Amino acid sequence: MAKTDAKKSFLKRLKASFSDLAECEEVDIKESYRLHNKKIKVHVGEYPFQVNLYGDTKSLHVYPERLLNGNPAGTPSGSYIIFDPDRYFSTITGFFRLQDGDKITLGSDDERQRDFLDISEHPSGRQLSISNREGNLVFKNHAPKPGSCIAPLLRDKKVNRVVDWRLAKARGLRELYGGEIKPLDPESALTLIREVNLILEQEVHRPKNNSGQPGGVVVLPDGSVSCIVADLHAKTDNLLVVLSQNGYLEALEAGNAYLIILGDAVHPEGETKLDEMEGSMLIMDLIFRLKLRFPSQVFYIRGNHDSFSEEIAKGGIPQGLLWGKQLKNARGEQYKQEMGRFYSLLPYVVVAEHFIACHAAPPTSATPIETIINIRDNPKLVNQLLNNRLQRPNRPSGYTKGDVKKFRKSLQRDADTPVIVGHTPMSNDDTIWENVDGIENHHILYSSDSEWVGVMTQIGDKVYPFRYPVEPMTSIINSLSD
Ligand SMILES: [Mn+2]
Repeated sequence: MAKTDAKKSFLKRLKASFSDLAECEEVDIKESYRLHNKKIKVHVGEYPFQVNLYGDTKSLHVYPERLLNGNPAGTPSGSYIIFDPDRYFSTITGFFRLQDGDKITLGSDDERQRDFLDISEHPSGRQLSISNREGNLVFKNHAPKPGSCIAPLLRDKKVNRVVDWRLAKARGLRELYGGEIKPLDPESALTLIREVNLILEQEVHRPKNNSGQPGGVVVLPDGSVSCIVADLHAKTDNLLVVLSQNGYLEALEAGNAYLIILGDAVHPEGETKLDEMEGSMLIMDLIFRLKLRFPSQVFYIRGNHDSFSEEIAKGGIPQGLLWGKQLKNARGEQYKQEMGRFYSLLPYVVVAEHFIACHAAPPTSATPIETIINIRDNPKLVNQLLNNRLQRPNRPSGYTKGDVKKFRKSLQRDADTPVIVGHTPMSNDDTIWENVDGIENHHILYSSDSEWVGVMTQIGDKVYPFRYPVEPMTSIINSLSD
């Protein structure tokens, strides 16, 4: 169908959905539709909308969520994302996703909405509800006259804006990686990891230990904004999805943000072949390129899988040993040794103004920051931070709510500072678990799910969770031309 025909039929359906209403006034829907106090159901999934709130002084955009290949993302009936167009394309910001059955009531009383949509200056009270019912949007105005207003965004540029914006980032990633995404040849790989280890020997934002080397803690400057991912487990596409979403890549390039990777980027999980180590090599190449490009902004925090230890095993597969063998076979003994050195140079904890994070768990006793900075002399502490899990009847040595509290106190953070860990997914169908075990502001992040990749990002003074659909980014980037 030609574009103009598609647009005509869309308008026809849109008009039909409005004229179903008995008392509906005659409106020119090409312009806009003023919502009075009745529900409007819109049977369309292919065009975005603008909604005007607060007497047309604030505009938000509602887009059908699309993957980079143009297909609908998420549930079979389609999902929508709602955002502030003045921020969404230019900075790290939040958005709301409406999946089938979801409803949002827009208004400045909600803290998340104030942080994501820039509406804190607007009067309190509900403005507009939007629900997704089997892919149809239902609008209900709550604002006083003149009421909220919706208008389809029909111009092609607007229709494809989100996908085009993300494709431009995919191109940026191709440029950053110098062309196709594929494992490096042994010589370039050795050069790269040596450069990275040189950076780590002098890594910034790491208070020095008693031997004068960068210590076990990354302390980010106040006012910094971070994007946090955890446990990628060789899911290269998940890392690339994150870098193609939100304003992360732009903010890294502008020097305004940090990317924190909470360990365990290697060794496949789940249904994938547990002994396949190619993906692990590739993802470390990509992380090393990022570190080289943004040496003072990208931080890799050590996980238990960042090791050649024979104790690292999954489903009877000795992944630590296999990883060492693979590196030696594919890239030589020197490369393997450099990877070991990379592991020994890594930090274990990151502390920022608005969050604390590490791979697995807080220590199970009050531990001053100096002790964590000098963690290399403390295998017991290493073991706790990398391997421990929440206390359970069959795991009495696990950590508790009290340990999370003590961790904040030792690191001199407020009592409500989020403590973020990876390592322990609470089910196999999600990527973020908030307030785990009823512990306020303690979150588990696991970024290697095959459908969604979870990220925690600071917006304003808070750290919020976001989920992005996983897409085959490697092949998408490799199919782009230079
Ligand atoms: Mn782990």
